[in-house]
Amino acid sequence: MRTRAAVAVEAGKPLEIMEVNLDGPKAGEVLVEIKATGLCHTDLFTLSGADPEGLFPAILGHEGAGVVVEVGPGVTSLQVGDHVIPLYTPECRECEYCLNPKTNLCQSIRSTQGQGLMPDGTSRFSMLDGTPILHYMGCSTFANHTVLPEIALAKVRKDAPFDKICYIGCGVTTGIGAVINTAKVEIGSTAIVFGLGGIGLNVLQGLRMAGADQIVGVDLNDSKIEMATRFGMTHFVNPSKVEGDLVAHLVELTGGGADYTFDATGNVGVMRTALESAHKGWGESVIIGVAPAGAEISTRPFQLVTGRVWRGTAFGGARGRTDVPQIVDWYMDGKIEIDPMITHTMGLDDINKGFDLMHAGESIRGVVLY
Ligand code: NAD
Ligand code: AHE
Ligand code: ZN
Repeated sequence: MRTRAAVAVEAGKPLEIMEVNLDGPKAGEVLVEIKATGLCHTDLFTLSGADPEGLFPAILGHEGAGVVVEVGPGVTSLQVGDHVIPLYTPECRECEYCLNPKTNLCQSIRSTQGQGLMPDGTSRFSMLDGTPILHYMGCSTFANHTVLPEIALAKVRKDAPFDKICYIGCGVTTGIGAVINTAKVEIGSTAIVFGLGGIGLNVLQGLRMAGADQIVGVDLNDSKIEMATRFGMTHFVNPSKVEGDLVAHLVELTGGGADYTFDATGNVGVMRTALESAHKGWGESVIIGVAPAGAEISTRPFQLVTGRVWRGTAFGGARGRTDVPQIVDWYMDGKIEIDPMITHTMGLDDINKGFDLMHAGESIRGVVLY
């Protein structure tokens, strides 16, 4: 079949909207009509060329929601008409990783996924002249139709609106999951969140759900204050307005350092500040942000010797087929909010404008509606 897609033809160039060929689903695969997709900073990061795994030409996008159109041979858990959210962290429920409760990082198709291919080592997308186009994070939601492995789809309730629940495909789950699954924040905790964008705001609402007492938000952009306050931030710090040492300022503000800190910027300098503003003896710092090729984190080992813990999280530690339907329920039951964070919607033709807004810090989440 043919479908419309925004193709990343080359690093650093705007996406090009075009008709592409899409082969049908092979064994264990599913054809999905994408109804809506969010724009995550990770898509922009990969498009910039900073992602060591970034390959071109590719169809980016990993925060979608849609409807099953066709299932390939052997697919048993999904049928035509099911509503689904694509999962860049699949859940096969059989691999060594899925069988270990300590991780959500299913590895059953990770190597082909990282090469932009389906598990059989081929791509379903091509240009009209036959040039192959690669998949991205196993999802490629910047196409109106896409093919995914069955294990990379969460089946969700049919009354949930696509234009909102697409955000659960990455940002919502990552932010809330970092608090609930990875840090396991306790009631009454103190916390600092660095970066109050599409991920950081969801860390805030996760902290509010977990019952944290003091929730400090840190961002260079003062325009984030209003939304962050709405999602639970109790104190705001703009590092560019702090005189003297930022770590010392945050340690003083939190009465000795925070119980939990979260980096949602992708800046390795910020990651160090986050670690060092965690409380001596027990503070834990969670890296969510994705840093460019070649970037490295550093701190004095003494920071860890004296009891701080540095950890990271992918997809908020969520097991997608199990946890994502539940997060959709939380949204439908009013336990979490999504709508105010979707500040801009657009058609596929305007997707580059959506990234311009993100780059300028003017949007929280842009969502493409097909
Ligand atoms: P975003 O652009 O919406 O938000 C980033 C925020 O960080 C902005 O508000 C910006 O003003 C702020 N910021 C930038 N530099 C800063 C600095 N030095 N100090 C303080 N604040 C600063 O991006 P997003 O979609 O929220 O994504 C955030 C990060 O999380 C990205 O690196 C993204 O790739 C990553 N991410 C990781 C996962 C995961 O599973 N680990 C999932 C999704 C996104
Ligand atoms: N490919 C990059 C790293 C990109 C990365 O860390 N991706 C996160 C999800 S970001 C979603 O917005 C992730 O889940 N990583 C785990 C994985 O297996 O990819 C690099 O540096 O090579
Ligand atoms: Zn993302």
